[in-house]
Amino acid sequence: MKFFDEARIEVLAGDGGNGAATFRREKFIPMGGPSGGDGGKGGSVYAVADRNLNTLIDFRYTRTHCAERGENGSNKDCYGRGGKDITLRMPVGTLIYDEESGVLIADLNKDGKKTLLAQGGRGGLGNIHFKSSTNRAPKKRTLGQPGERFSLKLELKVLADVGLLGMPNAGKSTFIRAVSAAKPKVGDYPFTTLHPNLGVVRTSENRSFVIADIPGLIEGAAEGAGLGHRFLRHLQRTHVLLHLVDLAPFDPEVDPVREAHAIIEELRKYDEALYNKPRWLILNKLDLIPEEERAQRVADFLTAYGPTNRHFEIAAISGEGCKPLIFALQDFLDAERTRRQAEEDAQAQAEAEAEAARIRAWEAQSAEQEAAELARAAQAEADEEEQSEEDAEK
Ligand SMILES: Nc1nc2c(ncn2[C@@H]2O[C@H](COP(=O)(O)OP(=O)(O)OP(=O)(O)O)[C@@H](O)[C@H]2O)c(=O)[nH]1
Ligand SMILES: [Mg+2]
Repeated sequence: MKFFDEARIEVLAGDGGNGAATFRREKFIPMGGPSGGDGGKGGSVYAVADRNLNTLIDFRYTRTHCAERGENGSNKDCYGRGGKDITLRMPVGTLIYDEESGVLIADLNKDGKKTLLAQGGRGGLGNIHFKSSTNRAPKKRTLGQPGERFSLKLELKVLADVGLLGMPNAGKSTFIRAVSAAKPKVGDYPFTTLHPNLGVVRTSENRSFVIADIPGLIEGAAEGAGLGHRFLRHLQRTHVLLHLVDLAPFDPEVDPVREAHAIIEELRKYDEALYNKPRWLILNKLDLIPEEERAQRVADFLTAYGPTNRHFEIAAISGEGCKPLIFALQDFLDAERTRRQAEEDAQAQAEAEAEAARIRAWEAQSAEQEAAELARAAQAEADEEEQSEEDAEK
């Protein structure tokens, strides 16, 4: 299936049905009153995150999404039926923007998360509502309100904990195959992977994380070389990047250090925040280096590369060295999760405190107003009494 991570759509909620202006015309009731019912509400448009989807392709083919109009009200006090709502299913990780203002409307970052995109119009009122003692035969009724309509931009940024970064052929897909159940294509030619793949890594019964494998990046990606850097957005929501380096390139002319630096430079050009994300260096294809040379090759690479956060040595093809790496990742992510949770808790606590303070201030203010009002009323009563006493005296 083709992969699309961007789409533009129009959503049109249904208009409300019109209210009716009719009168009862029945045998033996010569002057029947108004009987026009209300129009029904227009259908609304919703979006919901669905983990079974992983592309926005459906929205490339169908661009306009309309909900039903509400039915008009009719005779005999009949209310119009409401228009049916529609719900658009989108992959988890879809961001929904208002096309015109660019404002983020929703982030469908959890399976099942639902959001209202366009509200259906209210139904109009029938003439039964306008009967009064002076007008027993009202002709007045109101029209349904129009439904909301918006142009939206959808952008998918897959949700993964770990992102794989590296040149084509570095072994990213081989690695995700080794550590998860995902089975993306592996080939000994560049650009085997053409769209992101996700793999779930289970480290124990109830501990797991998600890795995103994306197409390889090459020098000049910012200028559109190779597949360009358009897939880097899928790494933006990860918590750590694994930079895979082929330590035993087939072509002896290739300098892994220079290539690794070039990739990091592309990352920086694309997005400073992505560049500043925790990043671990993964030296791959160690099986291709004679055992007695490995330590020296790794040391040479690290010296030439410069300071790194953390590094691991693996052979993705056999899974060698992958276990310690995934356990280290799990520990890192767990700690990160705890830290984020604490941050969120602190923020929620601060918000709750601010809200409580606001309520207290509001209560104090209304108590003050009430006291002032009571004082005024007491004063008015006293004045009145004084006045009546004076009148009585006269
Ligand atoms: N010997 C050896 N070969 C490996 C290892 N890891 C990957 N390869 C081979 O390297 C080639 C490229 O591997 P892929 O996993 O497709 O590389 P990729 O980084 O996903 O490449 P793109 O999808 O093109 O970006 C394949 O022929 C793999 O079999 C390894 O640890 N040892
Ligand atoms: Mg690949």
